[in-house]
Amino acid sequence: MHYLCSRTTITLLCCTKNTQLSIFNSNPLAAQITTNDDDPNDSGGPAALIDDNPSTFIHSRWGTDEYHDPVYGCYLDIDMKEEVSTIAFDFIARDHPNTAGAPDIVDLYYYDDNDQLVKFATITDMGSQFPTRLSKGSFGPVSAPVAFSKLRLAITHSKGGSLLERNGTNRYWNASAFTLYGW
Ligand SMILES: [Ca+2]
Repeated sequence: MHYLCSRTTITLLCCTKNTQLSIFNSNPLAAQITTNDDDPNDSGGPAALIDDNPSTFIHSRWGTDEYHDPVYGCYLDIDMKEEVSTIAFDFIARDHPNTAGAPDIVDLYYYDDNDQLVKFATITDMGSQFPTRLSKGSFGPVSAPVAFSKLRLAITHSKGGSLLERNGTNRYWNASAFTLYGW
């Protein structure tokens, strides 16, 4: 399924809560975002996604350090600290002429009451929204059948290819900014 909408559309669709989630208004709370795949030498980590600085970025391990989870690829776990049932989000591509690391396919999971992951959506063809450096892509809104407060955003494919295996082709993902909306 392919979701696309502008921020204006998101605002119109939000009847009760259209605010940017509060964790993204305060960089010290970046600890609420964690990842399984963060290059030790070439990544600003999750904090770089919400620092309002386009030159900083998150970058998964690459080259000889390349690693990808066979199910979740490279993921972001986000503790939103409040319950939502619908989310929308933006990514901004890294400030680099090579946009192969931009996200292309993302599986969305929520953590249920037993802390088990439940997949509720897949967003595809995201890569077309990142033609050049610092391109901004907007995705959603996407709804889950229940309210939840912990989200996993699993990037299973970047513009460069599948992130579900380590196959020596140096596939990776990166981004300079991420904004999450929920209601
Ligand atoms: Ca940044």
